[in-house]
Amino acid sequence: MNLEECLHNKYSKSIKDCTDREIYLALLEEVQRLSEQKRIPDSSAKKKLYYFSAEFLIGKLLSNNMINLGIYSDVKRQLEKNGRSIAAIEECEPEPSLGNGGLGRLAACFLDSIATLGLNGDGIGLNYHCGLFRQKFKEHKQSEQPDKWIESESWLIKTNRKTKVDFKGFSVSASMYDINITGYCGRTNRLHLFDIESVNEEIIEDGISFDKTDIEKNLTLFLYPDDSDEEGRLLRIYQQYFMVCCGAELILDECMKKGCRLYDLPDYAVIQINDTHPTMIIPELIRRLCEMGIDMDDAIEIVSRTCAYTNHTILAEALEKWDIESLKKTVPGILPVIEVLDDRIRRKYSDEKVYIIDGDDCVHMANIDIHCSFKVNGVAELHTDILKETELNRFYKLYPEKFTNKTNGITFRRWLMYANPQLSDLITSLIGDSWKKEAEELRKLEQFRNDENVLKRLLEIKYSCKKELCGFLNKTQDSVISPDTIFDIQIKRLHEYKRQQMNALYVIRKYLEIKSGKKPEIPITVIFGAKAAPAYVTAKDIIHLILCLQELINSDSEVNRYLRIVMVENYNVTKAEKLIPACDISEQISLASKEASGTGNMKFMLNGAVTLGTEDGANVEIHRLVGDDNIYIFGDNSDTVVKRYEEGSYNPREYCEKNPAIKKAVDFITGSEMLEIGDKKSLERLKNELLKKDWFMTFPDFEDYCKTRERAYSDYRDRMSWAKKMLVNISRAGYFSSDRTISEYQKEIWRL
Ligand code: 26V
Repeated sequence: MNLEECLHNKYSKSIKDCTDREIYLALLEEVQRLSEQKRIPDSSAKKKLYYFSAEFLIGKLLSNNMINLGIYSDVKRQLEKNGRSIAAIEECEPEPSLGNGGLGRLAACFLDSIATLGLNGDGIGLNYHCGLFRQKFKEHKQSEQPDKWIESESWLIKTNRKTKVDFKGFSVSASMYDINITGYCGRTNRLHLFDIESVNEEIIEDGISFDKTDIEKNLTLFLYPDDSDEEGRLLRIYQQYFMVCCGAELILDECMKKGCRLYDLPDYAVIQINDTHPTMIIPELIRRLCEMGIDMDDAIEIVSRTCAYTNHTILAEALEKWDIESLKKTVPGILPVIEVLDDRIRRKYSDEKVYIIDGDDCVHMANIDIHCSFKVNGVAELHTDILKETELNRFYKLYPEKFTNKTNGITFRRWLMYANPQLSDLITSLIGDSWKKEAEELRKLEQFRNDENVLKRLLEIKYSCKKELCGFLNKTQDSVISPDTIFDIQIKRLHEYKRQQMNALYVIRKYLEIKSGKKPEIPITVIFGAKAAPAYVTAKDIIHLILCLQELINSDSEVNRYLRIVMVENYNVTKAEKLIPACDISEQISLASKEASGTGNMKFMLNGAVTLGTEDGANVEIHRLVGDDNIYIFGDNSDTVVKRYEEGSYNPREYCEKNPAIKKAVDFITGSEMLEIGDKKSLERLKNELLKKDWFMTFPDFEDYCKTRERAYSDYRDRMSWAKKMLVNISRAGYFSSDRTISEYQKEIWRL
């Protein structure tokens, strides 16, 4: 593509004379045009995948799309020739705020792989105008702002599709916006985002609060609005039903257009339900089939052969249930269907735990999914085993053939080719570029395990990424850090089970050690990035703890030469792309059994970071792939943890009293140094939470965690042997390509 010509046509200006924004808008338009050319008419394939998800954390699209279209290097060169930088152009693009964490990013990686592999599959979700929220730090605390990411010119394409959605007592009108998803040397699919036409951002008051009852104005404002009160819960139900009602109509229209008889729906459509948020698609489709003249039994059969469900968590709080009263008030159209489904199950099985409606009149969404899907999958081997053996064992006994594992993956196009071009180029210079589509080819790198030149290059590239991150953090949030320190990074949603608090306790311990004269041989930079759900008090207290530690430690000249803390504000995909390539040690320290998979762990590994982690989620598979010498594993395994929960014997206060090192670190939370900086109430609440509950068992793992972390830091000093660990991690990351994951979904579930 000829950028000069594009700009001339659009603005009658040359590259040199355009603003960054003008160049961005011209590229946006041109990339849209090229993507469009790669669309394949729907009529050319019989069966289609519909990936339903409340979240799609797609990240910025310009550079990614240019890479996938094969024009990125060329455009970059044309810009550079004229003294312009692609980075400056990228900054003009707002990041879509359509997701929260791993579940949403997984959906985005999947869309990339589906299009890359040439499969016929679209995403279905909602067009949240203010997204999750934008995180700001004020007085060492998180505050939330609306994240308005939609501009007048954007990747969103307005379509003509309109859907009428009936709620109890009123109906609303939905429009559909599309985002093109262009695969790497592949086809273009679409992400369909439904939006309520009457949405109104003006009802947002202070921060992210708004009138939760004004559904016509608020329905597509925010992702995961606060559901700590009844109004919030009703809004969540409205959102979920709105998404599936529009999606169901789209599916049926598309299938009918291809000549599908309703009985043959499973030959034309497969629906992947991403966690329980889209579960209402099941009763909604059944309702529509019945309305079209199919009898209830047949409709249930048809829909059950069309839907498949992915479970992403075993945390009880995330297994959604809605009480019948709330459903009655909002979406009475599907309630009778849910009652029929429950009735069928009750007639068939005696075990109350598999009923859809429980004794308290609550509807268990996951139970609908499991009964009415033809496949149920977990997202890593350990997670699927736990589902089969414990969490969903009763269901596994009923339907052993439904359960299957699909270990998560990530797209190497974004997380290596785009995020780390230097490493990507080094790899290509060593083994050619077939790894970009055949990720297992990375194994070929192993022949260079003892090649000093290659190992040195790896270290140089890591250093250069660290320098870039230093510049970025300095520019964006005034942080001052040095690339000559170990970059130890934990970036993920803030949740107690992920144990950012354990990392913070280590930081306290290190601070006290340095104060007492024991200096680390290589200075350490500990980096955090995390958003806490606005109503999750303990998570916010942990952020407060980290921000106070950052202030205390970084301003202490005795300590800051050896230890610095950085909490990255508003952690998102764009920031992850800068943080991950710069990481030396990847913190994956969840309480064993609680992290379903993790996908950050895979991104770090691919970029040559070494994992410090528990035997949890996909860490187990990373461990098996790289071997003991190339990973730092610590802590209790999931069997021990599950047993400890069952016994109910864990007493954190006792643990703390018996272990002076833990006690010292915990007491520090409310010590005088911290109280001078922080909020007494929050710090005390957090300390009490740890002493009284410590529900995610930081104390039993703490000693081993500290020891293992020290061992990693000590091994880091031998640069050549560390570089070898990096190389082994990169070369064995091929398994975690989302292309592999998607091929498995395709072969074993979708069969497109
Ligand atoms: C649940 C809820 C419950 C209500 C409040 C808002 C909310 C938001 C999200 C969720 C679902 C969280 C599930 C999730 O993100 N799971 C993550 O999925 C990743 C992809 O499979 C996996 O790698 C992570 O381990 C898992 O935590």
